Amino acid sequence: MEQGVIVKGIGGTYDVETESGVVPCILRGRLRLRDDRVLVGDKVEISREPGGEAGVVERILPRINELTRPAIANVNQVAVVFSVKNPPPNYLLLDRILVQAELLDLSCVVVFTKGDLDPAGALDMANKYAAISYPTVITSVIKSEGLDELRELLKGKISTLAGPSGAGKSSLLNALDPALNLETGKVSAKAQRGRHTTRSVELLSLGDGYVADTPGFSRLSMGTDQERDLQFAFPEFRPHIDACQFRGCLHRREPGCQVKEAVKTGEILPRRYEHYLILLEEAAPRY
Ligand SMILES: Nc1nc2c(ncn2[C@@H]2O[C@H](COP(=O)(O)OP(=O)(O)OP(=O)(O)O)[C@@H](O)[C@H]2O)c(=O)[nH]1
Ligand SMILES: [Zn+2]
Repeated sequence: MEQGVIVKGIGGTYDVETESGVVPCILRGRLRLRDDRVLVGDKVEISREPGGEAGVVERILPRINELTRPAIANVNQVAVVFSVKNPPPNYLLLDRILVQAELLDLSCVVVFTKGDLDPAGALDMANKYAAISYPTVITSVIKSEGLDELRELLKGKISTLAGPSGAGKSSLLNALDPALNLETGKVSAKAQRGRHTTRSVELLSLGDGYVADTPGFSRLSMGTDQERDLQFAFPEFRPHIDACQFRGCLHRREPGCQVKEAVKTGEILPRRYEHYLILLEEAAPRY
């Protein structure tokens, strides 16, 4: 039995990438009856006639996880992509995406694109996120910088790209692999098309890994049951949480709060703490 990964699914046909290329497949009958959908990212076993072009998905292998927005199985990490300039990064959105990924137990890497537009600024931004423990890369497709580093981070994994339109995601993917030949630059034209057609999720094959360039993460707001978990979605808070005077401290106005203390000493970036408070407010239960 051949194994592969579902990279695309449209109208009952699934493209399965195998060692011998992409094989269009239909589902074995009993899979069609299952409640849980087959997802892009699923590792599957397929059968096909000797020499056959098309195949049949026989079995879905166990998933390590499944995301709903975007709907992808077996995601290893989220690559958060923001440009250094044009447009400048919206840090609240950046931190919001990191938090959503942390709450889903996904690893994150942070990519600052268009590094050529402000090399010093880029370094400053990257250092701040690297200090939090995130693998961080500065890229420039114009100067061909950071591409090998990023390839290394994406290698052998299924990554979803998350970041605002215009951050340069398509340009970056093309630079990583020109064969992808993605449309770039015409921001307004692309935005318009986006409004009229719902783009289906697709995994792009990159080296021996996959990336999905899909909207989703940035749209999420906090769930009202996440108030208590939120603090753990800030990795730099974790060493301080247990040292707070009160068990159950949410690091707002509580006395003896060691998270706030770490903000004062500069161990925690004030901006990150402000974003924590904003997201905490969103996550507060409403009665
Ligand atoms: N100076 C500079 N400009 C870049 C770089 N990468 C992309 N750009 C420019 O940024 C603009 C947006 O790039 P795209 O790749 O289309 O952005 P995108 O994130 O894919 O946008 P959406 O597909 O709308 O999400 C284009 O005008 C690119 O030429 C870079 O490394 N340096
Ligand atoms: Zn505290």
